[in-house]
Amino acid sequence: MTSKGAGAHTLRLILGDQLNALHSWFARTDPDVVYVLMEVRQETDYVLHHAQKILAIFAAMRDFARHLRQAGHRVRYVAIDNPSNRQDITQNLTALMAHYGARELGYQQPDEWRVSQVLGAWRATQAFSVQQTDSEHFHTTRDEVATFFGPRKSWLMETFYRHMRRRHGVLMDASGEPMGGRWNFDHDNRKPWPGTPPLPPDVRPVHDHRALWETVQQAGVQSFGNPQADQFRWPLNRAQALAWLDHFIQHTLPNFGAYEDAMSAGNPRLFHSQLSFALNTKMLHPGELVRQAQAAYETGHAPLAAVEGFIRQILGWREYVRGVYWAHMPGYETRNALGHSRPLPAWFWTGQTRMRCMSDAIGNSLENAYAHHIQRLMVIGNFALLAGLDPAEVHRWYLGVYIDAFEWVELPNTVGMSQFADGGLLGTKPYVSSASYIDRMSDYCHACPYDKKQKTGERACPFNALYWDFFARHQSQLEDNRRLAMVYRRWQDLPEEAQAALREQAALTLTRLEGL
Ligand code: FAD
Ligand code: DLZ
Ligand code: SF4
Repeated sequence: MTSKGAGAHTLRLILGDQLNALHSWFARTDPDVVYVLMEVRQETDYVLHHAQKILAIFAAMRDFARHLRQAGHRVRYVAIDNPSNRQDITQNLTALMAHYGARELGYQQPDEWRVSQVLGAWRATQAFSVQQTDSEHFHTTRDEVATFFGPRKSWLMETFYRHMRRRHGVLMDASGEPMGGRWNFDHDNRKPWPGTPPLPPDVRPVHDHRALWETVQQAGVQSFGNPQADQFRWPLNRAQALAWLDHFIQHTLPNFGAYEDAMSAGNPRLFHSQLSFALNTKMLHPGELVRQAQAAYETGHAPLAAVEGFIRQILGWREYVRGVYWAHMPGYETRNALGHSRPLPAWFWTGQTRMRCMSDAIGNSLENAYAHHIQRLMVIGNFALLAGLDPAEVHRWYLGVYIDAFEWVELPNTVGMSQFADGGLLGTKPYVSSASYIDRMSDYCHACPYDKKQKTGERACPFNALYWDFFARHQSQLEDNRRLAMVYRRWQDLPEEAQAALREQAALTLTRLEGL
């Protein structure tokens, strides 16, 4: 293949979540290949995004383009304020194919159904050759989870996870048994955090992205949340991501398991890795995290419960939810098995509610584009489900707010795991609780204006009555679920007046959602 001056035989598209320096595309340079990255309104505007998410994607894409150029590759970077930017992926591609006189277009399999459809439809109308290649990131193919479960009604993550452990030889002993004799060490985990051990320092470098933020704003991109443009800390390239991974393995992983489900006001990170942005943009390969975590156990640096708990998230949950997504798209985004339709209260966009757990978890999300798993599931998601908020609106909020939110991972977690809107495909029972769980796992309740113990009255914690009302409201759909037998027994054991008082309190709470 010969070079034709400014022309090129092949263009290769790199999407904003495909910043994978290890991809085989980049193994050699070719003057006839131009790599194309584009900042487009089509991708900034499909949902209202947190400012940090837009900044992080753009800054990381720009860094990746620099890295490719330094390695000798030809790169065409279409910035958001470029006058010839058509703000649309396929329109830009069509124009660039003509500009370079290119005869072949390559793209990596997109992770999002929407983008996959757009590129697939465009591909079918083009005269030149269009090649889709693997993104070389995941341990499984798109349809592997569906093939694994086949016609089974229940898709238990645990079954899939064990299969993955065996298949990849992760934490398995020489006789083919799980190390430590158990697959799951959750009983050793799930402790509240009493303030010790001390939290690891945040050593991520601070970036100043005021100029880029100015450009984004001038281009008219709408957003919400704190941009933190002058003290931005998300890893923006592979070197920074590797350094942060190393810091996590050294200083944080040993305590990851024990405090995995803990919550503490004003401490958004606790012992979580904050590696999801680097992973989901493919700066890191999940296998690197799994290998380093296993090595930390084998060298005696971290206990098995912590390492197994961490690996379960990566090799288990992350691959599993992706498979659920591809098995059920399109249509999964509109699932609403419980018929919930209330709009999100306005304080989802400000954090200004008196409920301390909610204001801390939503406040973190708006401030840092991050909240850890239990805040997402057992505080914000728990409240949304109890209050009967519209799952499609909840989904759009989660997709917009989190730095790591890409639909293939966000949607099954939100619509399935958190809102039970898929009717129980992903979760075997709804993840809901009253104040007692939140109080056990956090330091929120003692300083909350609401009383965690009261179920009715002005100061009663809203979670308490809403919890019982949720089960009463959905009794016909949920009472046959064996995992809920105890809940329904407790509900039926309550005197009629107590049931009526709880339902009345819940009804009042639901009329006052905005003022909670
Ligand atoms: P850690 O707690 O350190 O976990 C390590 C890694 O495990 C994470 O980086 C992530 O890659 C993986 N992981 C952990 N839990 C899950 C899970 N349930 N599904 C998939 N991967 C998991 N994760 C996203 O990456 N993007 C999302 O948009 C997203 N939306 C969520 C929405 C809801 C309602 C819920 C309940 C969970 C969601 N999660 C999502 C899963 C999880 O909360 C985040 O992966 C995690 O909080 C990211 O922070 P971390 O890197 O510090 O994770
Ligand atoms: C999230 C995001 C944003 C905000 N902007 C862009 C962009 O301008 N250009 C781009 O290529 N990708 C962006 N992304 C990430 C995409 O939404 C992501 O690549 C697709 O959803 C495919 O998973
Ligand atoms: Fe949240 Fe209720 Fe506890 Fe207040 S009392 S922090 S609202 S669970």
